[in-house]
Amino acid sequence: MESRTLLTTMHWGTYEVRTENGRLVGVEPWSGDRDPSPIGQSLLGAAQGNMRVARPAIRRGWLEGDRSAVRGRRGGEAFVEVPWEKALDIVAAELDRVRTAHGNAAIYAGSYGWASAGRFHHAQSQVHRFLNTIGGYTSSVLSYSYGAGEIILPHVLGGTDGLTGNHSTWDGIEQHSQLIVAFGGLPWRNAQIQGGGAARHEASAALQKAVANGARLINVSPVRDDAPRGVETEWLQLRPNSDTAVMLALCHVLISEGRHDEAFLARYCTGFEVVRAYVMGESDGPPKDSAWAAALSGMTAGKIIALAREMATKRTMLMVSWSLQRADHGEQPYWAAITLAALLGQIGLPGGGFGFGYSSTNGAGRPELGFRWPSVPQGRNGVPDFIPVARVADMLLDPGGSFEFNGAELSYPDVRLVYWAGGNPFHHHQDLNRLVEAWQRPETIIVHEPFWTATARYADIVLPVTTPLERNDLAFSNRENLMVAMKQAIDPVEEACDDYRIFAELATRLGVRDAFTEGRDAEQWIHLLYGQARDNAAAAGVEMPPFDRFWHDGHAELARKVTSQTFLGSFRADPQQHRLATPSGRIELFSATIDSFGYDDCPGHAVWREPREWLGSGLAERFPLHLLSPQPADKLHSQYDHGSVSRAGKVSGRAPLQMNPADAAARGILGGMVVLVFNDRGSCLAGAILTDGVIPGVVQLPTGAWFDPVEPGQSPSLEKHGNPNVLTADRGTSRLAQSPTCNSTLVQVSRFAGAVPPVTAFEPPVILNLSDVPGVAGLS
Ligand SMILES: Nc1nc2c(c(=O)[nH]1)N[C@H]1C(S)=C(S)[C@@H](COP(=O)(O)OP(=O)(O)OC[C@H]3O[C@@H](n4cnc5c(=O)[nH]c(N)nc54)[C@H](O)[C@@H]3O)O[C@H]1N2
Ligand SMILES: Nc1nc2c(c(=O)[nH]1)N[C@H]1C(S)=C(S)[C@@H](COP(=O)(O)OP(=O)(O)OC[C@H]3O[C@@H](n4cnc5c(=O)[nH]c(N)nc54)[C@H](O)[C@@H]3O)O[C@H]1N2
Ligand SMILES: [Mo]
Repeated sequence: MESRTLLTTMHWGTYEVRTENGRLVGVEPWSGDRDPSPIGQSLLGAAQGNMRVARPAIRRGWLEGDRSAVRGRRGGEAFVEVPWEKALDIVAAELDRVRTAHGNAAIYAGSYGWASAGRFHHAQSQVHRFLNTIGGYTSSVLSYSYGAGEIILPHVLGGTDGLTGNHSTWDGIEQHSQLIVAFGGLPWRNAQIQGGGAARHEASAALQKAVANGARLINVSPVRDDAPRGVETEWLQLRPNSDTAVMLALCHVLISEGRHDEAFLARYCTGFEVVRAYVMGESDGPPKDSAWAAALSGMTAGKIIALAREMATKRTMLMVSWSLQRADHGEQPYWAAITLAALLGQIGLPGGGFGFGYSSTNGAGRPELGFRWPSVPQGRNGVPDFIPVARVADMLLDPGGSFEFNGAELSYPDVRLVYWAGGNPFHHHQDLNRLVEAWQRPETIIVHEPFWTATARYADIVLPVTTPLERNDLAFSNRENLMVAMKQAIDPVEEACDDYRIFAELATRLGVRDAFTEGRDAEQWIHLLYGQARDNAAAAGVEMPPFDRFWHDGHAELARKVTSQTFLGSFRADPQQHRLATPSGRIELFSATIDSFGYDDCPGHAVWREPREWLGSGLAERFPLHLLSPQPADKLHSQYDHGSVSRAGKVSGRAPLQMNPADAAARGILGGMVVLVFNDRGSCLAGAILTDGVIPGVVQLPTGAWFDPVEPGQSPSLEKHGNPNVLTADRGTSRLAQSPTCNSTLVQVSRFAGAVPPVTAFEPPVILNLSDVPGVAGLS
């Protein structure tokens, strides 16, 4: 019996995987990880299980010539398996037809998604590079993670540092913070993940040290469990989406008690006078005082006043999760948090100031690399058209329609073909019933997937791809010291093929093979990328072993040059020398640029704007529960939802819905029951968990359950597995950032009457042979 053990890296951790006779039989956390994630266990069984796409498959109707995708057909039909050569011919011919007839802008390949770890076999880089060699594609900008943050921060701070990187490192927080106030909490579950690969899980340990050194840690959230593991945390409850009001009231207390730092504001900020007038009620609406915020947030005025005073007298670190800006007017809690931190005057001091996304992933708070990892070069996109990523359904439903975005007036291209590799829009997008509608519009949808996810099921052409276990790759993560030689552990499952090879074959058919491959196979690209990484590292004074030694050893550790930093520390030390990249060179509490856009939903300074949907709106009479849809603890997004770890977390086979016992009792709901969650946009089933860890009026349903409508292809249709995105609204945060607002959703929950339909998401769709389909059999 042949048995092998290899090291490999996933977004949720580094593991030793053991195979016997080509089967994966063991997954052990890497020995260097003191707090490993259990998610890796899901690979067992699921990586090689029945949900793999075995062979290229084409929707029957499409194969029979239906290019208009009559409503209801895409997503609801059988697939026909087609030999690889034929499938590649068909895809190449279809790309060529669309670009010739309609131009390359008619191809949408934003292809948003996390795919898998690994530098070379990164699906998005591959699809973008390939399409650029044939003239380009309509692309997307921003992320579902922090799109509103990505737009507001450059206006206020001159870039996205403090959100996407360059956070103050944990050491300073451990040693100097006396008070850590975490809006949206610091949920341990999210820090399992690091994009590009996780190795050492350390966020909880860092917070433990800070608290051991005397810091008080406050989780400001509707949910108690938004806390690190094993760390004494105080829970300060508030209504969802009311954080901005609380932050403005904290500012009000500081200003009215003369506790704000005038010198800091004068030297490092612009626009304090405008903000002051607003907060004090001199310019727009009532004073934003503690009583005002108490009415909006449910937090008492006394607590707000006490918190402001404590903040002013202690070294205070404000942490704000990424989730807060995934809500209506999601720009505002970030701008308000920066404003509050500026009033406190501790920005740029160790243990003080602010940062976005600590514990949203494992990486925030870790030192920067000091150099850049190379990635697969994507070439030049010949198509200028783009959309903010979460406007995808708007684009498909309204070709030619115009929209505003960050001061510009843009229009949606007329998309005929959608190409997706490495993402799951039927996981990540909001208002999935609307997406099902939008998805009927293009003429052709092509998807690369290892598994029969909903996005694969809603495609016309599905090409089966390998997982990282089936190919060689490199794990280089920006926040880890570990580099892993991700060696192929098992043979490709069935006829799965690497994304790279698929694109190389398509490039051959379209006459651009050399442009795409540059004459290299995957192994040669991996060598090249490693060599570039080694050069970049050497230029920064960091040594990497030669490739052969690295590959032989299976991993290597980097000795970093930078080990500690304080965000905006150098700006504080010398604001002339280290001007920010804002128009004023300072922190813009008032932005003349944003003000000039004239957006009532995002004016020139941080404001309270009532969300369109929250417990304070009229709609709450019909839908009285605020739904939060956070990241799932037992998986990354929808990945390995069919794996053992995720399945163990289901309640009656559905995603778990946490609700307060008082809300449950009022509806006759008991723990473990299958419940119906609904609003005007859609409905789903979920399994009830009763807990006083969520405040009354709030329910929490994590994302990740594979979309599983009772009537596939139809909309609206009851979703029976607990996918919260059938309930969320598909609206932009504001005209500024146009980013997702899933955390502004109202629902009602009831007992589910009637026979509970079985979950079928983990059964592959109906697959036919070519010979079963008369008329197209000649293809074989
Ligand atoms: N309601 C609500 N919705 C949300 C969020 C929320 O908080 N609430 N969060 C949002 C956020 S922050 C994000 S980032 C998104 C995440 O959304 P996605 O990133 O789209 O979700 P994933 O499930 O990670 O999808 C990755 C897909 O790539 C496939 N894949 C893996 N490896 C490969 C490969 O090598 N090649 C190819 N071709 N495919 C591969 C996987 O099987 C999987 O189907 O969801 C967003 N949606
Ligand atoms: N296990 C696991 N970890 C992950 C991921 C995963 O899929 N699984 N995904 C990764 C990705 S791509 C991302 S972008 C990050 C996302 O990181 P975040 O956006 O920070 O995470 P969420 O889980 O969406 O939200 C964190 C908490 O915010 C709270 N919250 C929501 N709305 C409000 C509000 O209005 N006010 C307050 N005070 N609190 C609120 C919710 O209770 C929720 O539990 O997570 C990463 N980590
Ligand atoms: Mo994300």
